[in-house]
Amino acid sequence: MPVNDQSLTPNVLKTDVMRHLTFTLGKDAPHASLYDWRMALSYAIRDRIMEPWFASTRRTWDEDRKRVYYLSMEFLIGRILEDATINLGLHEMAERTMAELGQDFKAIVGDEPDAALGNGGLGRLAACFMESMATLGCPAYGYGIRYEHGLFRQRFEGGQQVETPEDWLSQRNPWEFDRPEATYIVGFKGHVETRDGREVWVPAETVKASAHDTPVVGWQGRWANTLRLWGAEPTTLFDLERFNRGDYTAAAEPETLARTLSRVLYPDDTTYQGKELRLKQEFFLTSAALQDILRRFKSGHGDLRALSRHVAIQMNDTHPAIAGPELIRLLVDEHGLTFDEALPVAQECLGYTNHTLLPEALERWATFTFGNVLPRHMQIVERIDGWHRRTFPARPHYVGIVKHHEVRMGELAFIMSHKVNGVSALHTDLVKANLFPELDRLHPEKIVNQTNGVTPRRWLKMANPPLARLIGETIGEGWEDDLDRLKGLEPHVTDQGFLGAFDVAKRQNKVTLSNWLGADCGVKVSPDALFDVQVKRIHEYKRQLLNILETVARWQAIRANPDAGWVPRVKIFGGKSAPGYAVAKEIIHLINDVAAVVNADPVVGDLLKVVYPANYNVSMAERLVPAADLSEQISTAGKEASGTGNMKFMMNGAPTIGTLDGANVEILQEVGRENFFLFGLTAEEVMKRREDPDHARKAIEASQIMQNVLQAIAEGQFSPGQADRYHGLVHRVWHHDYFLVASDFDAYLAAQAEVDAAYKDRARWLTMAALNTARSGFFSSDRTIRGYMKDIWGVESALQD
Ligand code: GPQ
Repeated sequence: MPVNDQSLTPNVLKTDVMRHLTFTLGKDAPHASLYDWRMALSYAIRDRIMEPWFASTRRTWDEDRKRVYYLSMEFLIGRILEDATINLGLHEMAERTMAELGQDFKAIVGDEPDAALGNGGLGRLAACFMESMATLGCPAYGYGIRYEHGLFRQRFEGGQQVETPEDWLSQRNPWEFDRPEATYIVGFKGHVETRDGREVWVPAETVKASAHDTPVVGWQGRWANTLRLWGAEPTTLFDLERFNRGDYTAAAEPETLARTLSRVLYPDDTTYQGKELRLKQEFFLTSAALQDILRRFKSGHGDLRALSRHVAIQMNDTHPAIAGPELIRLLVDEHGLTFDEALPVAQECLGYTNHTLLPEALERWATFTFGNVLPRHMQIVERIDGWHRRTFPARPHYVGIVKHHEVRMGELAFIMSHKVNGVSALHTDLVKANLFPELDRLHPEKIVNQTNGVTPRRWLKMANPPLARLIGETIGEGWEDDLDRLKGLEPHVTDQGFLGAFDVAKRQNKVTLSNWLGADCGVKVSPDALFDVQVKRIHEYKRQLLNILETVARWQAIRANPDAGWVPRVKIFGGKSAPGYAVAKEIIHLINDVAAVVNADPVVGDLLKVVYPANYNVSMAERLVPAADLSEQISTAGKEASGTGNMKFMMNGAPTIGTLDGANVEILQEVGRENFFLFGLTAEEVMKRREDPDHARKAIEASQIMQNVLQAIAEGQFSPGQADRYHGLVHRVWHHDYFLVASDFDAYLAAQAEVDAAYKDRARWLTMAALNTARSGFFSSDRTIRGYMKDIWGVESALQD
């Protein structure tokens, strides 16, 4: 397979672009818009993916390779064009070609809408995994839902979040191929009949799942896999009888019903709502995927009892956990296996990744809802639960799958999988100790750790050209798919020339970001200030509140003593709140209110600015991460399963200020204590502290600074027109501080003071920053995927022989 497609010369690319502009877009160059040029270039680049894509598929068939199927309700992909161009080794050529055509390559790639089919970390992880599986030559399919509307767009009105629908498919999507031949019927509701001693499900509703394929090409175009997204369509177009009677709305009902299924992504991050539509979406994805997997298997093999030799199915959290019972149903009801044959087959195929310990995120369906939507699966779940209780005698506190009129999807996923994994070392320990202690005792080898990672192609090579260039000049090429080579930078961190160049690269990114922030948010910030960045979903456990309280403390301290030699800071926030999450929305409002007051204060001037660009998404992350000096990872210990933003910042040379939570623990281990601003209670201390019902009051009373901050907010200093706006929020900190903002406040302040001191010492700071990059190799998602392939999937790379 071609590493770099030799047949593609600049002239050929130019001809391809012009051909697509003319014949695919039907546009004459003088009249072509930015959109037209983007489409023409996208098609020309897409053409170059076909050969590796076909070749990969062919080899997988010919060599009868085991395939990985990654089932996920979310794939937070972002833009595709530039990423594909880089992986194909065509970036420079595309830039030059478009320039010769009088077009700005940057503007073209910036015109692409984000594919925002995810909420946050879980969805972005799935996207990084797809890219790494392609890079590693791991034969794989991603299965998801082709949401018509991805994650909502965020605006601020009077500092408050307002959501509007996202509309990525309103323009043509050049990356997908419709596969009308790959359609499956998915049923819901109805009843179960016994015919000839066998159970038969008679659904009352059916929809058609139809496939839309997007190729995912790996580094250097050596391999390409498929992301297959299901769109829902009606099984009957419309009710002609009703239509003829003139009842047009009722006539369109089957169509409306079906399309609702793939209409919109649920905008909740780590909380679930227990809504019937969500259960239907989960089953829709899972059933279509499993039918597709079995069809592909049957076309090459006969005996379904050998399924796990050819198929590994990974469940991205419990969202597709209905895969256990659905696979058993298909094997038993449709393919004639017995339950006792089907159960181990399913278990050997399935793996389950847990992404959270938060109780509000653990899916539990009321047996009423579950049994109503999936009556046959309810029977199968009871049977699995019964089998497990008989086979593995548990201690009395064991809850099991079905209890108190609920179906517990975590327990179901655990029992139906041969491996269960957490996403960081600490998180995996907590999964064993706190989430599934009894199941872990009964199945001691089942839980394994696979610490998350991120793809360095998108998050370093593409997002940070100045640093990527410096890395190449310093240690040579080849680090992109062998990230441990970044260690080769370490000997250079004592070299003033290298540190100077590192500084120049970072400053270049900061200038670019300053310009964008000025244009986009109307806030002028100096690139000489320390860029302190917290970007992620807004959630109490992630403690943006702690950050904004520290910002207020800093503002007060600067006002009290403006000439104390302050290090100028820009506090950058980014992130969305779930639309129904009232406290998170108050925190957003507070951040914007504080920003308005601080940014207008002539006393602080450039010493402190607060910016919160609206609508944080993958593309915005690609701007912010390379320009960050400081990475805020300040969740309450024990709550963030891993974090992946933390890894992106580290790679891009931003030291972390953070707690001992999630993968921060491993970042600290890799980078060393002296290159990490550690603070706060440990997970163990957090649990102890909560036992004291007065923990917050005691912490606040011991901290004059914290009292002043809360006082200023409670008085309405940031909400002049409405003094009591934050009474609820302040009351919460005093009396219901579950996430221990008060208890960690002083330690956070002290760590921030250390940051200031370190930043003043330029040589020290640059050394820290460079060491963060040099020691980030472990956090490549290539390392993570190798771990899954070896420990969970039993799949070999097709690129090694
Ligand atoms: N995560 Cl359960 C999500 O983004 N959404 C979810 O629904 C759940 C977890 C995150 C988790 O909070 C982060 O700590 C992880 O880094 C990320 O998943 C990927 O594992």
